[in-house]
Amino acid sequence: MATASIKKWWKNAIVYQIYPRSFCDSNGDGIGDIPGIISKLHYLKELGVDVIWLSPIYPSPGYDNGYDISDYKGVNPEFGTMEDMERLISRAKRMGIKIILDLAINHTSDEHEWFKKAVAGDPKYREYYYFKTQSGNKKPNNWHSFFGGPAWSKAENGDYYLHLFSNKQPDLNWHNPDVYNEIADIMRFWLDKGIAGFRCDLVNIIYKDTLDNGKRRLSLTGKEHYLNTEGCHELLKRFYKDVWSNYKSFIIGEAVMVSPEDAKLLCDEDRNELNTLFFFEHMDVDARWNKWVKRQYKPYKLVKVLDKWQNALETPSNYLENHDNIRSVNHFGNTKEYWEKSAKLLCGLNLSLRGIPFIYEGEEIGMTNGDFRGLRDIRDIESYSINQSLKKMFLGHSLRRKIILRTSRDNARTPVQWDSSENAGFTEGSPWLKINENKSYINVKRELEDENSILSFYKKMIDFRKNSKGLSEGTYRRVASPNDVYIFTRESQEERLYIYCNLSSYNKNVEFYGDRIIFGNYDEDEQILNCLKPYEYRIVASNI
Ligand code: ISL
Ligand code: CA
Repeated sequence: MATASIKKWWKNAIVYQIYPRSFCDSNGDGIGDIPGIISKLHYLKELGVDVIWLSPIYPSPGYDNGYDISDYKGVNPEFGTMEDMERLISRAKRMGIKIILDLAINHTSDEHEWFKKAVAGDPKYREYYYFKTQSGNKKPNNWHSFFGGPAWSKAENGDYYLHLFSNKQPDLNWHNPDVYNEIADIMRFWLDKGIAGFRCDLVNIIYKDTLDNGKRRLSLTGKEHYLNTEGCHELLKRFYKDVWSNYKSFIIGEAVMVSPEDAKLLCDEDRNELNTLFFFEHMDVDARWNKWVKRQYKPYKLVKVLDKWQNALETPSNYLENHDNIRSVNHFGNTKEYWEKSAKLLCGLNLSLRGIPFIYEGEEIGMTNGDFRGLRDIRDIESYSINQSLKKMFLGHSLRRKIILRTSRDNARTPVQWDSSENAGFTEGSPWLKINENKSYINVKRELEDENSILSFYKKMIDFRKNSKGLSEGTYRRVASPNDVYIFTRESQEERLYIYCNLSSYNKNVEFYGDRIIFGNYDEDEQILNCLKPYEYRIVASNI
């Protein structure tokens, strides 16, 4: 029993994602860094964070902000030194906070030594990637890249290489046992330094079973040859046996395009692969055929998808926001009339679901999408690629601008707003990405001082969850409810909690269960029996 609880230390954790570039800058170069993170550890501790997930901190030419890694055993000098990293790990440990790292192992940077040696003709390293010699300009197959355009480019040696993301991110060849050994060694290197686990980027697409042509599709032609392959499951089982289980590490996979059935095969406990994973279906409820072409967001669809995943996974990872999507209050809330209420509702929802809650930096103060003036303010490589693809489709500038400003990943990457000063307390220099003007109101300093702020609500909610067996360990069951209202129970041996979430901007009549309201985002005098106000969140309890 004891071993089991040690093994699963992460099951009740509150995880906070830091995108280091945008978190806090300590030396005035406009780029967030590790000393900056260290300076905010007490803030995170006060918030109630148990685990920090750091987006990549390794050396990288930065075309994809660190998801193009050029040295897996180093620290990007823009972020600090290895000593800084060691200091972060040990300081956090002393405060009872664990650190997990992001590991992008589907691809490296094209500036990684392995790729450079491969292009220079070293036969050992050529086998680390997928190179193909072709006559003429015919690509080796018809696969698409995730960022738009073909998945093959020519290297300096004249050969084609595979890249499912940008041409600065060549895919690793996981058929080669040397690649497995290198990555296992890298994981041990960091685990020995005291990190607690990894968020494995794109983990369900690393193993390509063949390089045959794919069935032609509008986007991502080729995907049937690399999504959730048997080879991928074998690799994960090996990592689990050789590395992860020896360190009792916490391993989250980022799994793209998975159904609950695929996901269970990747993270059910008896499979000995991942501990949990990020799925995307709820983030795409407003996507038409991809996330750049949106349809109107319908809350009842979000409810349906969340409910499906709550029932499917042993330990779901719950999140409403990350560095690849727009801000949740823009996505699922109402920034015009109900910014504060809807941000609190989303907090309540995320922290009431069964599983592990993830909070993305700035979400806890209700940060909104960037207020970019035009495409010139955008830095994201994905937005650039999409712009190119849209140009090829003859879309005019103003339409492209509209699509990109609305969906760009940079919306969630603007610097964290610590105070209302010119650069929001993020930097003393000039920030790498435009800071939102609403920093004058939406900022940590003001919200720390206001007991009714979104930040204060997060603190109370985290505290509530930690002290509630129902929320942290209880079962989950959805209760029938009107459209756009999500009602579910969380039940432990002692208590049954009814969670009410009105995800709409309208009053909703509902049937109430339970006998005492114990938590919510409306004051007592505003609460009405049998009616939920716009974006109202309520917990009603009953003893068992
Ligand atoms: O953001 C996406 C599309 O707009 C996703 O498809 C995303 O690219 C996918 O989830 C993989 O994301 C991860 O790997 C990418 C990197 O750009 C993302 O930031 C990272 O989270 C490539 O390394
Ligand atoms: Ca800096």
